[in-house]
Amino acid sequence: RVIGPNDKIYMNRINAETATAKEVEACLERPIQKSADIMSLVTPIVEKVKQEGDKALLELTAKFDRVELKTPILNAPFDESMMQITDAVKRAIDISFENIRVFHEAQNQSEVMTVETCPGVYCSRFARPIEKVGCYIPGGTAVLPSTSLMLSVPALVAGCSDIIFASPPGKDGKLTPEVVYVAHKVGAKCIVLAGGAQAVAAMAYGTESVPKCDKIMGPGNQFVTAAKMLVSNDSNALCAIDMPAGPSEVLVIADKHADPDFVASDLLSQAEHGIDSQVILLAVDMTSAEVDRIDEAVHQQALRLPRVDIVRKCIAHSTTIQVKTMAEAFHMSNRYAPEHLILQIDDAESWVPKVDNAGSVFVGAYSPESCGDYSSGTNHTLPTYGYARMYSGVNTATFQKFITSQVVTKEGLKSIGCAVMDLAAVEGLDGHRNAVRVRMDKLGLLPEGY
Ligand code: HSO
Ligand code: ZN
Repeated sequence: RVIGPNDKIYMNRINAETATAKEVEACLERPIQKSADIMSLVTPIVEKVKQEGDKALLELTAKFDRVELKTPILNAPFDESMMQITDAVKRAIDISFENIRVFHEAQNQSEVMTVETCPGVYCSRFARPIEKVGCYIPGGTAVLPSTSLMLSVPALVAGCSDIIFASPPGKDGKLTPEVVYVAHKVGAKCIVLAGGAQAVAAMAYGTESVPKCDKIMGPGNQFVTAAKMLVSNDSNALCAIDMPAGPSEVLVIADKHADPDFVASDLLSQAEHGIDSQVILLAVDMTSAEVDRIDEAVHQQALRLPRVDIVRKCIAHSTTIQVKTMAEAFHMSNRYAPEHLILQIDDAESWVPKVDNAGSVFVGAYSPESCGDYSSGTNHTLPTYGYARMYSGVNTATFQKFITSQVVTKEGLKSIGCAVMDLAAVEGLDGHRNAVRVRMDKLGLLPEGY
């Protein structure tokens, strides 16, 4: 469907009671991504950066970002002149920074956890930061300094020693000053002046000027995602990634008491991200006239948005599904596993326990997604494309690994020694069995028959 410049900007609509299961299913399907095509474009780019380092990076930035740079890196300390921002924006970043810091600090399981599993057997787990982390901040149709906060503040909280930014420069060769200000605040080591697959490759393999990273985080277009997949599969890169990423999405569950203006504003804030954004409204027990009111609010608000052309294309493939009950809505939402789930329903908080799959939940009329996108403290780098079924959004643990350790005392060996020897015998691994046997023997603890 195409929405022309004079058409109403209305969502598609389907009633789950009268439609077939297949039709409803089709509304909840993600568009298939042509990963093979993208891979064949990205592989030579990654390879080139791997082989030729800075030279390739500069060439590719000239080609794709249309800017000739002398160096692909900006090292700390960053010059004041590069972070000229208004007091209001500075305050906004400072407030958001602090909320994100506090929420991610609360997630920090930096204390050693120890459990005595059996008498004399002590098992522990402790966190250690990942040393060098790469934070990818996309350019594209909108530069997102908020993403630099969402990636680098948890890295700071986790204690990562080298925080590396990458972001494509503008045509003037300059970086977004807000991004440089955030880099300065978190103590980033450097900013790679590049985007796309080439930036990912530079951080994964390292170049003459770009430090090699242990893990790369952050959203991006299909090229960035493909490059992240590629390097994380290359054991020579020895580089991890946060999660697979697809286009951004929102699913709103609204009931008849929801304010149509609020619902419309949430649908549109997602739609303006890009033409491939997914926007779904589950209208619970609403009459057609009630859904009409939301449609009309979408149209009216959309016309006032500077990015109305993007919105028009996105809304053209977005759907309102009318469902009868709240149980049905949550069943559908859990199957879809949205990146963002917004609950504009009576007593919204009491429904949160029904959420099984979602990246982040926005509860009640006054919790728009925008708050989580910027300032509430939760992270906005979230699993898309249904990956919320098994992935978490970026969090403090994304920047850490957990190490386990154990102390087995003489008493402990008495507790578990025979179990170890019996299992080792089952596996036919006599060396394993013997490592316990020699010890128990010297301690005079070896029972009859071992
Ligand atoms: N909603 C986006 C994040 C974002 N929104 C950045 C505004 N700026 C994906 O979660
Ligand atoms: Zn957003």
